[in-house]
Amino acid sequence: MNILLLRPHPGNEQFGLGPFFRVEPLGLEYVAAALLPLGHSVTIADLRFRPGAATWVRRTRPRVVGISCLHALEYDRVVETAREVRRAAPDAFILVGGHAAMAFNAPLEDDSIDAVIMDDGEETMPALVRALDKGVPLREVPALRLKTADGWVSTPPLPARTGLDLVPLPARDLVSRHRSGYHCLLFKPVWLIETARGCPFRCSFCSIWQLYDRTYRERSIAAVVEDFANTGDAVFVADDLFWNNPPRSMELARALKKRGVFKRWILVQSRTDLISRSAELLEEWRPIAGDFDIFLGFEFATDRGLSGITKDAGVKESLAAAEVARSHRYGINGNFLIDPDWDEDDFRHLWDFVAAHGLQRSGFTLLTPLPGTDLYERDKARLKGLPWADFDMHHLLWEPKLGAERFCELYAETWRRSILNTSGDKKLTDWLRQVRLLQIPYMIKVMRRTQAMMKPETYLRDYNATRGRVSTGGAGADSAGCPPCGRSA
Ligand code: B12
Ligand code: SF4
Repeated sequence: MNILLLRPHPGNEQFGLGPFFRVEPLGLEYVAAALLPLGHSVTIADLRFRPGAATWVRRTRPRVVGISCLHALEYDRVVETAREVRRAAPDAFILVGGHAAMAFNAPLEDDSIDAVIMDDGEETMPALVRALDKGVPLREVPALRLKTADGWVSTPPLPARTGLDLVPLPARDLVSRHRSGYHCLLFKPVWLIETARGCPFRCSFCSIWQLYDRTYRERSIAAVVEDFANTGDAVFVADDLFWNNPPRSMELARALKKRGVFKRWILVQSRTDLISRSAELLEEWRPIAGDFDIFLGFEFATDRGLSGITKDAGVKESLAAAEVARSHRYGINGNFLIDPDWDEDDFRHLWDFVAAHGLQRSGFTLLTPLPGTDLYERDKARLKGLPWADFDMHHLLWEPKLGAERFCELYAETWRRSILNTSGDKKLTDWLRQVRLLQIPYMIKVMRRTQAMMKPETYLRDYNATRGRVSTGGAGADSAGCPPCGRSA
């Protein structure tokens, strides 16, 4: 069977890492790796490089088209893509999968879509394709949200969590034509590797633990070593919680060294409390890459703030983590959350904390109720009618306590105090001195774009525009209300 897998453009890459981090569609590569041994002909098209879903449909004549939906901000663009596919291939079976689709499927219940996959694609997608092939009723396929003559229905869940070694390696060769375009800032090309999936913690702004019921699954050491050995020089590890299982992480580091794996750059994501007590582990991992960066959620600069989001770690752990990471020469890219309910003093406390502990490399995102999280359940009534594209953790979604104007001034000022402000301590010329001649035009583009985050009007303009559209009934996501369905209900 011809199967086409599409990674749409997210639609909104105005802020944050989106435009500067473009990584391979790893989820689709694992789905493809599960389908190829069954004899199917699978194409992955990354529409972020070459738009035109219809062109890919005409070229590959698929019986099944799968579309990935990673972030909530992509819902509207995914539906548009499905409609384009439907027009080009009226008889194709169109389904959507991916993190945001599973975490909250309501916005995808559109006439152009036949099913949403509600669990890992490695197991559910082959089962669905087999059923289509053999004419088995789709209600018998597990873990689907399915469009039927009686409306959208849920099929039974998978009997157990899929083991990650069911599909040990992704089908990376299916995206080789895009490889030179995958990059994280100046690291290019970049490879995305998954060593484990899920998280046992319970932060209220996060949808990962909810989706996987606080489970944490690991790939076998052999499969991970193989993946590292066969990928390039710059690696972004997709795991939400790297180093979570210290004995296994230690074993993995030793196995990678034994295999002679050495990378130019590795980026991992982890937790402060874990890092604060894992000095030995960090020491073992450090020689595996020339540059080694950690994305670290500092979230708040007070214990009260951290307990308010059930982080289950305190400021003490944040500081200890920074200390341990620095002492082993890791780069720390922290992230802090800014709460729309903040007073002026909360901003000042954060600025002082960042300055006192040298955390100016951090990013600052708005505490946002993303669908599939506890926060969303708390706030969903006031989110009605907002466009999904605004759920990027940089758009104000409602009037903040300080009023939009003052809040945006303080939010922009927070960014101005970061290392990214080229009118601050580190000038544009200092940034340019760090890169090679050929990289200068790209670096100028990145820094220019970043400066917009330091201007209050950037945020205010979008906030006012959305409010205008919502009040006249023009904006999108009514389904943010209360969908009568599935996991997201
Ligand atoms: C890589 C990544 C990114 C990359 C995006 C990639 C790019 N631009 O090229 C970067 C770093 C840029 C990024 C940015 C952001 N991200 Co992001 N990102 C991830 C991350 C770490 C890995 C995704 C991944 O590849 N996982 C590994 C693969 C194997 O898993 P998977 O994609 O889920 O695929 C499986 C299934 O979902 C399914 N599947 C997937 N696609 C399909 C398709 C079909 C047809 C089928 C059948 C099945 C299927 O099968 C696969 C195998 O089981 C996830 C966390 C995570 N662990 O998933 C967060 C995550 C998706 N991101 C998140 C967030 C919040 C963001 C940001 C908003 C953060 C910010 N502060 O700015 C921005 C938004 C950027 C933008 N404007 O687009 C949240 C999403 C929350 C939500 N509900 O929206 C996540 C879940 C992280 C978290 N812990 O909360 N992100
Ligand atoms: S934010 Fe990180 S630590 Fe918290 S639940 Fe999500 S993945 Fe786990």
